[in-house]
Amino acid sequence: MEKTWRWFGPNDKITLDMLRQIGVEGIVTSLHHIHNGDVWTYDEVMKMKNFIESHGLRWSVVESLPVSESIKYGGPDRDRLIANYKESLANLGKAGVKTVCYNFMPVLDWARTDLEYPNGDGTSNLYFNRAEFAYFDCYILKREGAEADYDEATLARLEELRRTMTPEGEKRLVDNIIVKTQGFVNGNISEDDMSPVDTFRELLNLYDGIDRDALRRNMQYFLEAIMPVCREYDVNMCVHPDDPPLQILGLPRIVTCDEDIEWFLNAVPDPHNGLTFCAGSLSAGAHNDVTALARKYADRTHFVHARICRVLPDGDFKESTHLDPRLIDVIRTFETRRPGVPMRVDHAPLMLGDEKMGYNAGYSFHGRMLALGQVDGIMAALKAEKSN
Ligand code: DNO
Repeated sequence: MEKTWRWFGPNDKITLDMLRQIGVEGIVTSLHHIHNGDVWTYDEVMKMKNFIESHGLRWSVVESLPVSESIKYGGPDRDRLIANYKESLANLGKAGVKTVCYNFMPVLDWARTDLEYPNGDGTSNLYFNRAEFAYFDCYILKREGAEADYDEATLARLEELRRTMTPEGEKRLVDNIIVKTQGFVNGNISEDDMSPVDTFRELLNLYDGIDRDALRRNMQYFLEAIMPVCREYDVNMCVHPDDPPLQILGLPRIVTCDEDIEWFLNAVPDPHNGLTFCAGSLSAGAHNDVTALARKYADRTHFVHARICRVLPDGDFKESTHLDPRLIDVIRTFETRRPGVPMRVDHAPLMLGDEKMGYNAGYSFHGRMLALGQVDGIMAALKAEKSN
């Protein structure tokens, strides 16, 4: 696989020169300065592409060209936004940037309750505590009927939390769930929002009456509209699975399991309609057999996220090591079936001073460098096996 790295643009503290030194071949980035829904002009795309190439690297993947909420819930301006999206895709295609990652998750892109959960060896990582998430839902968001979505064991832990929670603890949950993990990926809530919970509630209201079937129809509508442009310019779209792959906060989620993936691939059966195989997101659902999914969907995968989660008995989950045997199996599948497909690591530990650098959550430097080295080692071993 091609070794790529998610880089957040010229303001990223991790520079392209640093990335060349650690063996990165391709860059995964977005035009973060362009407002969600506006057109990416050919000139802006070329500016970024030339900047990356002037550092001896290539722009391998766009992550993300964000799909506006209105396209997801089917708002009155969706056709205008889809027309803009098509124009951006055409400009990317003309510039030769041909792999585009996006997601179709309503409101919340990815969810974690803890961004610095100690691993016990001085490093820390992301963590999802089901009871803390339920606390956010029931007592901070105060969503009507939220309790009904949680099992007995989680409700018991929730009650314990209710008795011990502090205002600082509540603030930390708001920050982690809807501010620090969202602003840099979809712009729905920014770090300087004074009342993020109110903003978040307004966003949730947009999905009143939108169930899984309605969201599926909207995804199909979007994909059918953009496919002609993708065919013309040979641009591969790859949807990111929902992270975690579960129904949360009363929102419909439609890229969570084998049946969901099969549905959207068959609904629009063009090879340009593909998947970002994020082994980490898929493995955060105990219902998913991530190694079997890799084998089943390798041919429609245009981009791989190499990381993996471990689900604990109480439904919490944490990031596992990049040397986890399941991830080795996934890497073997893609190295065999899709050797040139772009791959990046993420959600690696904070270590060796990363925690002081203010990196975007999940995007440390030393942690990701170690993870990339591990994945690189796995790929080298597989290649050596093959040539023996
Ligand atoms: C989180 C990321 C996601 C991903 C988007 C793609 O770390 O994997 O935010 O970039 O969902 O649209």
